[in-house]
Amino acid sequence: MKTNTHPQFAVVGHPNKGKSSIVSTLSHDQSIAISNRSGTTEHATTYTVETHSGYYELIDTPGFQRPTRVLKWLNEHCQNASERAKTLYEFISSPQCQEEFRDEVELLTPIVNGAAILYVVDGSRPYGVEYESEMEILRWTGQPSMALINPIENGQFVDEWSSALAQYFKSVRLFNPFNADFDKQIELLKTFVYLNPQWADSLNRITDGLVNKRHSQKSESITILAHLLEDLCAHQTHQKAVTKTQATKLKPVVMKNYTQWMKTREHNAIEELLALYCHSKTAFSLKDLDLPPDLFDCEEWYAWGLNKKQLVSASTIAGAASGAMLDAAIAGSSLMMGTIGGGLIGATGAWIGANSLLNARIKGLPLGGFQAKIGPITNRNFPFVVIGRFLHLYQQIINLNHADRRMLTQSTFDFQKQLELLDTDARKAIFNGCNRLVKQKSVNNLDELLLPLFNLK
Ligand SMILES: Nc1nc2c(ncn2[C@@H]2O[C@H](COP(=O)(O)OP(=O)(O)OP(=O)(O)O)[C@@H](O)[C@H]2O)c(=O)[nH]1
Ligand SMILES: [Mg+2]
Repeated sequence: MKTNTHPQFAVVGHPNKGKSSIVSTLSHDQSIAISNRSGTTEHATTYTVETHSGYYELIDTPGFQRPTRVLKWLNEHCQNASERAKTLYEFISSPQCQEEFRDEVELLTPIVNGAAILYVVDGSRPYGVEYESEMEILRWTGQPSMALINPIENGQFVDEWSSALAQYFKSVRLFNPFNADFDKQIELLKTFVYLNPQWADSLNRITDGLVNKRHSQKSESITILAHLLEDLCAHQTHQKAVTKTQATKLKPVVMKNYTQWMKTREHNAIEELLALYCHSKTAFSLKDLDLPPDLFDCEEWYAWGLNKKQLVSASTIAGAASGAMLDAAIAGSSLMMGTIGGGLIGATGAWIGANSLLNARIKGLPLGGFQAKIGPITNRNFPFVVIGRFLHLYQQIINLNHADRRMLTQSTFDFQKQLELLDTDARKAIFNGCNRLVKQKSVNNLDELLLPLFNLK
């Protein structure tokens, strides 16, 4: 019997029993082909599960196609049990077998070369004698093995399967690749430790590594939300016009730009979250963000972002001073001042009256006017809407197995109830933080405030 230096598991069984689904879920890899078409996996493919503290490999394989004939071939080429390993090696090396029993050669090769066996069956279908040749062939390999009962539709035949499998495998476990959450996945990995004592240390380190990775994914998720909150609460869109009527007419365009920006920003945050959990291929749809109706504002504006007073005093100084002094006078609040501002304003005269300012022009450009402005949102509920929407998808994503390729949607989600699960201090801290955000004040420990929400189950 050969043993690989690093833990390696070949996932084998009948076609269409969820082998690829199990590999996909355990390796967090959603690129693995899964379908209800029997024979989807045609070649043995190795997937590496990496952590900072080591790695193990899962080998997805095609299902047994002609196990009875393969067993017959093996029996015909073997005198006694001591020759079985040698006969199996002859089987996988024989060009004739490679042609005639392509799937069996594919699936047995990694096992003969040192991988342990994970034998997958469907607990919603009855046990049958046709599986016995497969299990017998696997026993011939002498490799450590475990049976996994996947209750694809239900668990109706799990007991029946358990008593049959116990005769061939030391360990029999129930594992549903569509439902097993992260803790169940870790639990399964911990049982692999008993399959081969030589792999115990690495597997223990790998499980610790996976748990640590899960913790950092959570921290990164919180940071994604914190940045999203800050951005959405601070965002504003504006468009300058010369007259108030013109500015008011711009309202629909500005509103559209604003809404689009907010939508894209939220969408990007969810994409970031999906990528963090290796779910980049998962489709999702977001409901429209309900924005408060009172967001539009039409306000006066002045050149270079200065207010009326600053502009007047800047112009006053400019009348008697150089561009350099002008920059100093307004503390460099506009880059343009140094380049075109100084000379031009100076040239227009020492003082531009405050009331005539809006009509004053430099080289045909107005010095002021009105602007259509949307945002930032001051509604105190808004940050909670953002948190609730994000958290709802977060909870779906962390519980979505990689074998499960469904689309994520926003259904009704009672965020209020989630908030009530927090202790008073945590809730208060979130309220205060959100209050500061809508008042355009910074919140230093936003990640820390949000953490308790991410610890909810
Ligand atoms: N609902 C549900 N469906 C499952 C489960 N496991 C597998 N399936 C479905 O069963 C079908 C076969 O799954 P695969 O993972 O492709 O099976 P396989 O054993 O790799 O199949 P082959 O590569 O063809 O041998 C797919 O349609 C899966 O969606 C499960 O636990 N629950
Ligand atoms: Mg497959």
